[in-house]
Amino acid sequence: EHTNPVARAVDKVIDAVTDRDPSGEIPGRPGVEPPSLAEPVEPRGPLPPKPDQRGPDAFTATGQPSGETAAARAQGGEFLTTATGTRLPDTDHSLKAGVRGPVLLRDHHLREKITHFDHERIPERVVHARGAAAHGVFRAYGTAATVTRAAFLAKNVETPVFVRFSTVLGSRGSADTVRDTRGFATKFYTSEGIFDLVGNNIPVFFIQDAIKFPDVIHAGKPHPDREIPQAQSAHDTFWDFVSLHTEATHHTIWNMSDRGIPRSFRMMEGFGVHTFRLVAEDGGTVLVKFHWKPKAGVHSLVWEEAQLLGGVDPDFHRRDLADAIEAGAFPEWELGVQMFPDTQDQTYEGIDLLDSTKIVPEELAPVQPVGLMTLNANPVNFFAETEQVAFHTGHLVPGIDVTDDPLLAGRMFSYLDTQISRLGGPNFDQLPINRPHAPVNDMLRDGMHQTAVHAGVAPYRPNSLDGGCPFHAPDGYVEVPFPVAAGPRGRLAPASYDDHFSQPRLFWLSLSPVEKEHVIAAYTFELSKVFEQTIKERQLQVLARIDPVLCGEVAAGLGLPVPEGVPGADPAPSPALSQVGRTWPVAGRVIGIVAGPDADAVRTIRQAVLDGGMVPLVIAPTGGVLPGTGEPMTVQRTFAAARSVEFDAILVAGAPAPGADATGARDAKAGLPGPVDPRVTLLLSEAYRHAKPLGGWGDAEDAFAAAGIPPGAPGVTSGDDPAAVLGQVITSLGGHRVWERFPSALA
Ligand code: HDE
Repeated sequence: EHTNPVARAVDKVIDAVTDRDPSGEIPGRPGVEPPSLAEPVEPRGPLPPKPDQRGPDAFTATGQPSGETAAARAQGGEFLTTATGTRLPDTDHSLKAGVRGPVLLRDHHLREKITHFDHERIPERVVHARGAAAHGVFRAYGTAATVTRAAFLAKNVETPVFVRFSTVLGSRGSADTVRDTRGFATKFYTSEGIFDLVGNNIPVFFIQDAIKFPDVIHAGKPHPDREIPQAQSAHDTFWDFVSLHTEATHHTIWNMSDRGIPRSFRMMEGFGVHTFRLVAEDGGTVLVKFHWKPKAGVHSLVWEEAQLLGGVDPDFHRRDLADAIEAGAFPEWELGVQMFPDTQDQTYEGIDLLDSTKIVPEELAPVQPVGLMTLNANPVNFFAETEQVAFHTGHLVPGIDVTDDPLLAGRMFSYLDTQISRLGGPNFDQLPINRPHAPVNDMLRDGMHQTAVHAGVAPYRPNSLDGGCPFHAPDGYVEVPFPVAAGPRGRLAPASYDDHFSQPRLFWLSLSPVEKEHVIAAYTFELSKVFEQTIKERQLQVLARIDPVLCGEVAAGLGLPVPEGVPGADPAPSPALSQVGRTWPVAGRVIGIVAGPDADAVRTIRQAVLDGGMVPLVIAPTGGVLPGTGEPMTVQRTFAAARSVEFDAILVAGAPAPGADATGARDAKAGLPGPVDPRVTLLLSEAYRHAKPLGGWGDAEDAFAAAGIPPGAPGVTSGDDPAAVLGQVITSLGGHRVWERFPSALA
């Protein structure tokens, strides 16, 4: 047992997943026996949920603590029944007239089973269909208590939350690591009702007015004729739209940056995007923008990694979130606000706060922390929770109000509307995951899937028959009486909405050289996939208005002339927009260890990785248990299954010969050609190319050389002392990647 609690938890999970003792209990699940080889013959009671899992809290359809478990209908009793509780002796054969006779229509069990199956799917979300979610808790620091009366933001109040992360364009089954915006939607079950903060990992949006939403999404989704490409923006209709509709330029350059391919949901910022209005106890108001800041830092994949992961592990982000929580390495974010005076013109330092294509740089308005969110439990059932959760920007609590951002106005309508078709009626708030933890006393009645049994006879007001209840609540939610600046009715927008290029330029100028290289590469890749020449040329005209270097490099990559066009003035860069150049915690990072002949050295180093709160995965030519003294050490990845994209750093305990035995020893049977197993050289050359820290001892240098890694390359450490090598690798990992491996011409 080691001292670091995260490492201890990681250890337990690794044991649970891989080192199962076939005769004993499953670690962490007392009383649960491992599955037997033969089909069990004795019925048994329900299994408890796994330690990392928690279902929705048990509240009734009217928001009262129900005392029963929300999983009341979960699978797990001893004997099979129909949906209505009648026990069944056989579910393997249809009811037939004779052994080879026809199946009978009267087989009610067959019909119930197949009919229910036929209706298992609901419409997927029209956007953000692919997602993963977790339960957690939000604890307020109390720092916002002077500016908002929201009870959940008062000091030390703890509020249960459910968070769903998502991609935008892809279908439910699409890959996690595509280049796209990520959704970051949080449901706060507050004592005053539900508050949903439905944000993204990019602080701006493609459009300024909700009426354009169907246009941008139709452009981004697969082409309607062949339904390709899936979950991609690299196609003609997307670039046709954004090159014509230049208010999308800011969001698009964020997508082309490293923000479009996060390393993990745990390593993303979240943004409320719009400006909101906070209301204090005394009625005073401020305007705010919400930010989530991940404790693990903001990190991204590199593009080739993201592409490989699409095939090697399409569930990479989903798996990473669930594994981290299961391991006890709970992801954390600080919620913060940028605050602005609530002036009549609703601008700050000349920036229109009602224009969702604009940010306010953090250097002008610092993000002030107001609380900490910790995700600490995985859902028990994907469909009941992650799929059925219904977010809505209109789920507001007293103390938080919306502004007149025309993008937000459309969302206030859309989210309620979409749930009705997705979840089959107006009572979706009664699904367990959506139930408020505050008493509900509405006068909404009946409808599809009504599960509340409303007592009383007078769901109307005024009434006298139910004693006049429900009464208006004097302390309830009030819209701020902000004076509306009147003007002519019309399909209008303020003049400031015409500035489409100054902030894309601000973003570009704020990036480090290597991040700029990635932006150039991303535009070049995406536009290379565009078929129509005119679309590429038009987009180059857009880039010319952001920056001549960006435009020139992309034009060169496409083999097209550089168009005329001049960028605007140089805004002061915002260093907060760059992800590179700081040091971050390494807890929860995944370290691959290629086993070598000295299994004891591997054991020691694996333990040291665990003690550092990271996740070690032992890689060897074949599965099984490594020899040596001490506890048996299970191989978690064979050479056949290990791929570099799964690891943040790799340690090499020797150069395994082709076809080596379980220890990687060189004296094994001959197999594949070359001095070092080609699967290991692929592992190392990819990791090197993706700027990952590498370390090795024994004859690891032979493996590095075989992988084409130049001696003395930055971020590649070898030596005789495995512990010192690990120390170097951890230092490099604190910077996320070894960026100096790729000196940029833009520096
Ligand atoms: Fe959404 N959006 N959106 N959106 N959005 C949906 O609601 C919509 C926008 C965001 O994990 C839908 O339940 C309109 C901005 C997230 O369940 C739908 C407009 C931002 C999620 C919808 C926007 C978002 C959604 C689809 C333009 C960041 C996933 C299914 C006015 C601030 C929530 C659903 C989850 C989902 C409409 C723009 C974030 C159709 C009309 C801006 C994170 O209602």
